Amino acid sequence: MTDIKAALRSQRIETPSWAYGNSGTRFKVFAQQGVPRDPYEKLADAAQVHAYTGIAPTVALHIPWDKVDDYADLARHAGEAGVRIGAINSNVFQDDDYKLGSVTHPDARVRRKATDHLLECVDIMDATGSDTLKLWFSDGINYPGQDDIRSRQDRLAESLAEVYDRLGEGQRFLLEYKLFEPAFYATDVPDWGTAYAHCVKLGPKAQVVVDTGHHAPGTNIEFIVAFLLREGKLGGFDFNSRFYADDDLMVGAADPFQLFRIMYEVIRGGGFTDEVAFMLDQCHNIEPKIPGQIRSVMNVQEATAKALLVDRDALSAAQREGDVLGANAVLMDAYNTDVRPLLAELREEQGLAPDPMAAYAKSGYFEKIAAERVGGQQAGWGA
Ligand code: LRH
Ligand code: MN
Ligand code: MN
Repeated sequence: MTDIKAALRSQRIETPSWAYGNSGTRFKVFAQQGVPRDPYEKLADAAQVHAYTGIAPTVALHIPWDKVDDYADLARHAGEAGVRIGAINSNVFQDDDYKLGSVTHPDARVRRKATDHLLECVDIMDATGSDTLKLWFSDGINYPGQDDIRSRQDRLAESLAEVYDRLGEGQRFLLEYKLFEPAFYATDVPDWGTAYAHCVKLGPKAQVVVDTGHHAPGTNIEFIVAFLLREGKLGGFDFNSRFYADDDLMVGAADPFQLFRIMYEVIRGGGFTDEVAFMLDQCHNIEPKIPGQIRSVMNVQEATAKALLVDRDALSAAQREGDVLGANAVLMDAYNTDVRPLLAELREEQGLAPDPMAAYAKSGYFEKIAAERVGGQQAGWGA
């Protein structure tokens, strides 16, 4: 139990700045009270999540959603609030120029513009001290014949190589894949295999990020995790949960068992380290933002605690003996354990309230921001 507690104390989960702004669907963005008016206020809200969970010390930025004049000043502000800047997320999907793609666009001018944005994101990493660039491309085509699938791969490789060469010492990029949306026929980075192949060619500073909402229904995500870890190519996660497609719901809400299976493979594969970034990528359309993030952090923590509880010796003994039911029972015993008392105890040992949701609700922070902030920002989509 001491080992499990030590592991849980070392856990770090990154929250996304865009989870604190107003968001919605393509049909309606619902405005909420107290929503941040600028990136500084988003960091202040993220610091609340860290204050009550103790394990969310970094915040991912999305550029230009979090554009400011002085990034070093933003990083200083984060430090004063008690958090740090995490991954810098690029955005080459919200400009009229990107209708037919960004780095894979048939027009060299648009490709140049997109790559320049990615390079600018590395400048922002330098200014904020961030060591991770996250690349997601909405690039793809809607109709057969619309563009040449293979040439688009060549253009993608060219841009990635330029960004890779710009990375400094201790910096890396994570390439995110997504099966479909917004492109519906052929996406240029649709799956982990495509992302992996580009990353292998580039070198050790390029790794794959697994967004749990970006697969075909029924995909065995923990297999992908096990495989990428074995190859040293798992750079991180964008955690969220889904019932249908890229729903961006709270992580662990739709399928806590899947989250447990993923965390088990992470631990089994030696990925429970700072080398793998555990990030949330969620969009709280109808639930309050800060509690939504606290709940998600707690859900990841619970899945992790259960995965740490797996009796690995008993499991491998059962596996060696070909004891199918025994092996499965070892895993299920851990999953069916109620770890909430253990986590409450752990928090109290660290001087935190045992129930972060209740402690935040009682803190008065929401009432304060609701009174102070008028005209909160939209998270990004459709902005
Ligand atoms: C794309 C994605 C990617 C973006 C984020 C806002 O669906 O998962 O990570 O940066 O959403
Ligand atoms: Mn994502
Ligand atoms: Mn997504």
